[in-house]
Amino acid sequence: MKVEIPWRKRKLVAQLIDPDRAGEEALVTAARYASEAGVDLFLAGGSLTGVPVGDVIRRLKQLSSIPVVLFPGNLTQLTAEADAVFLLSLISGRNPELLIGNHVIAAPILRDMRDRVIPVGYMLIACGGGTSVEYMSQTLPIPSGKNDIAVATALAGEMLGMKAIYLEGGSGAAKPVDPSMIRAVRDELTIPLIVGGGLDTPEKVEDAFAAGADMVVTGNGCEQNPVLITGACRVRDSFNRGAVTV
Ligand code: 1GP
Repeated sequence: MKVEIPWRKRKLVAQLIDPDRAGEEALVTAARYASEAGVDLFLAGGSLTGVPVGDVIRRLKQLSSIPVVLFPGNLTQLTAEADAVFLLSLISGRNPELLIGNHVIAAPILRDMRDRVIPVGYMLIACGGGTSVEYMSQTLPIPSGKNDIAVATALAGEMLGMKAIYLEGGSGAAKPVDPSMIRAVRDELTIPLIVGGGLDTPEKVEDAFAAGADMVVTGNGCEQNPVLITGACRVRDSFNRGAVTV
């Protein structure tokens, strides 16, 4: 099923499911909390996974009616099971495989689901401590505080035709992307802005939305504390009602 993501119409919450940490019990728990809270999307994927992502997506779709977007950590995770695919180009880095090489290999596999492919400019931001994305991609993140570089990179992504920009602090980041960088990028972009990494409290989610994030992504925090997703969705709802605080 193709999904239309209603971004820029209202704020959205996505919950990241890492297939390697998504056994049956974890999936049932995630689906129950997410359905009750009204999560907008699941993202499924991870830096390294030994579990077929298609199986996890199929099970998630049995357990809830929340659309599932493939968030592929690498080519082995490509599957037609998802409602949409984020085709990520790591535009903060200078690794040609992650800018175009993998996309060439993926294109014949994605050909029949091209109407479900969403090109996303993926930007890794230094948020303190090394991250899996940094190591696995062998790329340098944009330094924290270098808002001008982040803005120029995001603008380049928009002008290259990306349909969204993702500011990624890295899964389990000690600190989320700084609100001043989110604001600086949001002020220049006309396409949706996704923010993720280290958003493990409702207050951090609120800060990201207040700075201009259109969609927040939370993963680790929900694995450790499933009720986080309830708080994140309440914050989203308060923004969507026009209130700025929970
Ligand atoms: C990672 O942005 C996502 O790609 C989510 O990060 O696991 O830290 O919430 P967390």
